[in-house]
Order: sequence, then C-alpha cells, then structure tokens
Amino acid sequence: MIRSLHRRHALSLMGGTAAALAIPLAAQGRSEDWAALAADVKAEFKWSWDHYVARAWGKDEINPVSGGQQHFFIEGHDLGLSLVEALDTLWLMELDDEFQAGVDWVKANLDFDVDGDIQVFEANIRLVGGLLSAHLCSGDPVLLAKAKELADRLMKAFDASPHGLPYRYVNLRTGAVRDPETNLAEIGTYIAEFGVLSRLTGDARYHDAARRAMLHTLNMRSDLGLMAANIHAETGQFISRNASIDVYADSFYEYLWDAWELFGDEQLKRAAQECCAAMVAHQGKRYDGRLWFPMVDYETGAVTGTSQTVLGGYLAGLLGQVGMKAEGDDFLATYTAMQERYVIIPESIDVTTAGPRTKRTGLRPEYADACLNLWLGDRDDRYRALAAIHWRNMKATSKAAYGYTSLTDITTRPMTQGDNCPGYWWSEQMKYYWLLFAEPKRVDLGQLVLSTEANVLRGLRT
Ligand code: IFL
Repeated sequence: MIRSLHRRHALSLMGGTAAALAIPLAAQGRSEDWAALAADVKAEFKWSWDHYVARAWGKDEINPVSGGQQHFFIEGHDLGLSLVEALDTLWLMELDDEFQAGVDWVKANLDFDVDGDIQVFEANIRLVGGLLSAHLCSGDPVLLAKAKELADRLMKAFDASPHGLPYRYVNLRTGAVRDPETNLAEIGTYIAEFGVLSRLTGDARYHDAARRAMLHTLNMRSDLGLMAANIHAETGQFISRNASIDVYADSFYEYLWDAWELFGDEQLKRAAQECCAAMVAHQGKRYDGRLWFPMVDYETGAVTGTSQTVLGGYLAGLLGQVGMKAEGDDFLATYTAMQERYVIIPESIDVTTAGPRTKRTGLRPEYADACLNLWLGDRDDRYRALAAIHWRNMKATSKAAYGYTSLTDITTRPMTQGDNCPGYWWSEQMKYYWLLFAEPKRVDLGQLVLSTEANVLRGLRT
C-alpha cells in the first residue's frame, strides 16, 4: 500500500509516459538486465558528447535546452571544462575516438596563461584531476605537463598563507591571491590530485602542501572531535562555529580516506575514522525516524541549522568505506526516502519536515556516488537497483534537446528544466552508473580510487 502510494506520487511528479521508467525491474521482482542499462548509459553519454562537440566544443559548459554555452571559471574565457571532465569517462566507456579528439583539443588549445582569477578548489578537482586521470588512462606526457603547470599556478594560493591554507582565488598569470575567508572543503581537497602529481613528477611539494593544510585544521578539532566548517587563511582560525558534513566541508572528509587509499597514510586514515565517528556521535539526529546530519556547534554539539543538502549524500558511502556500514546504510535510506518522495532529491531539505528548502536542483551526483561506494564494499545488487532508479529518474526529467540539464523547479508537473549541464555531470554520475551497471574492462574495481569529482586516480587497466 505504502509503496503504491509512493509510486503514484512519483509518476505524477514526472508527468508523461517516461515516468514509467522510474520503477526498476528489481523493485517489480524481476531481475535487471545490467548490461542493457550500461549500454543505455553509454549511448546517452555519446549522444550528449556529440551535442557538446557540435554546439559547445572547447567551451566550459553546454546549455542543453537552448544549445548555447557558458563560462564556468573566468568571465569571457573558456578552459574546456566539460571536455576535460569527460575524458576518463570516455576512456572507460571505450569511446576512444572521442577521447582522442578531447586530448588533441587539450594539447592544441588549453592554455593557463590567463590574466583572470580562478577558484583554486574547483580548478584542482575539475581540471588538475581531469588532466591527471586522462594522463593515467593514456600515458600521454603532455596531459601530465598541463596538470603540473596548472598545479604550479594554484600553489601560489598556498604559498601566500602563513599557515599554508590556500586562499580561495588566485590569478592564473600573476599569482595574486584573494578571498582568505574560506572553508574546510576549499582548503582540504587537494591531497588526492596533488599527491598523485607528486608521485608522478617526483616533486613532493604538492603532496606536502595539501597535507599541511589538512593537518592544520585537524589539530583544531574540539573535544567532541568536530571542526567548524569556515576558516581564515591568514589567521588560521575558525570563523564560524558550525560543523557541517556537507557544503563547506564534504570533500575534506573524503580526502582523509583517499590519502589512506592512495598513499597508505595511516594518520589520515585514523583521522577519517575519528571524524566520521564524531559526526555520528554528535551530529547524527533523528527526525521522524530518519537519520540526518544537521549543522551543529563544533564545541557543544547544539544544532545550529536544520538544512541538509543533496550533497550530503556522499557521507553514506564514506561511512561504509571507513567501516561504519550500518550508519552508511541508515543515511542512504534517508536519501532513498527523499528520492521516493520527490523523484529528484531536492537541493536542500529541511530535516525537521523533510520538505524542500529550494525548488531548483543542480543535476547532482552524490546519491549515485554513495550507491557506488556502498556497492563496492559488498557488491549487494540493491545498491545498483537504487542507482538504476536515480538514473531513470534523471533521464525522465533532465533530458533536453542537446543534453542533460539542471532543473529550476522539481515541484511542477512535469518538472521545470533549467538550461545548464554542470561540468561534473561528465565526470561523475555517468561514470558512477557505468561502473555500477557495466562490467567495465578498463578498471579493476577492487583497486578503484575516485577523486571527489570522480576522476579515476587508481585502478585503471591500461
Ligand atoms: O563538483 C562536485 C564535487 O562532487 C564536489 N562538490 C559538488 C559537486 C557535485 O555536486 O566536491
């Protein structure tokens, strides 16, 4: 009874016949044809890529409804963001001609000598990470050289801070920095890319800079084991009292674990486990029986905010990775309930009512990310079935004339489409679905390590 209510609600939200796709065969008691699902994901990726090539080649992002394009990093200047983000996904899907065309564009056109300010965190996870994973796929030394060149420019943001906490923005040409008021995610999401770069170049500076910034803040944990999410790059002090698992903080925690996976860093492994245990003990709260992690005061544990974003879904997977699978499953169940209720998980949710705080969403990958990380732990098909729902719901609501788009209103019927495909779509959810549904030949899933942007940093079969 409850299930059929959910299903009817889901169908009416999406509108139209495509909605029928949302009910997974697994939920109907029939087994999924995973190979067919994988083929569908690949076909949609290729279809989207062809539109990007035709309408936005070398531009940062395509506008899939109008067929236009937009900048991401620097006004008036493109850095081929979507193309770079797509590279290792193309390679994993064995779309080799498309991969090579992208690599050729990078070699001929990608130039970082630009008099413009770039967001250091985004440039690292999207561009340094994208170039590094494409280098690992192909062995092409030019891709490594490009990654190093960009990282060298970003390093100015670390060097300018007395504590080694990077400023938020750096001018690519002059190295001038700005915006010292920053946060855990933006000071602590480097060790995966910078560590791999150090390993590949033999220059330890990148790895050391990334690790130093993480240790600075880990040393400021409260007696509860929590950190505030906001910090000042010049004073080195917290500038808020809010501990957050999602916005302002999320990937910091992922990178503690990645440092262990990639580099055998025992100290950061311990820190990952301690931070997750502190979150569960002091931030995990139940509302209407569901587990949420609202913001709390990092010293007292008192709740300071009642929003949770869709981005917080990553934590379900991370909890599984660090050895807290029951808690990870519990938190995934919360987002699964949101997926059942809203079809597309709202960008921000009021945890006290489970109501949406915003109507728009950014075509987000975190739920599929969590399904992949939990599935890699025990290969239970139920995670694949949940990701299949996520995939079908996205296809039913976000597919537009020239690609996949963010939504401006998930409460209308049908949902209202925006006109932007974020760069991470090319690197994240399509790769998560592919890894979950295909039996990918070009990666050893037992060795797989993905960055926060899903760039493959270990496990490739070349
Ligand atoms: O860029 C993406 C990445 O996963 C991240 N933060 C948010 C983006 C996707 O929602 O670290």
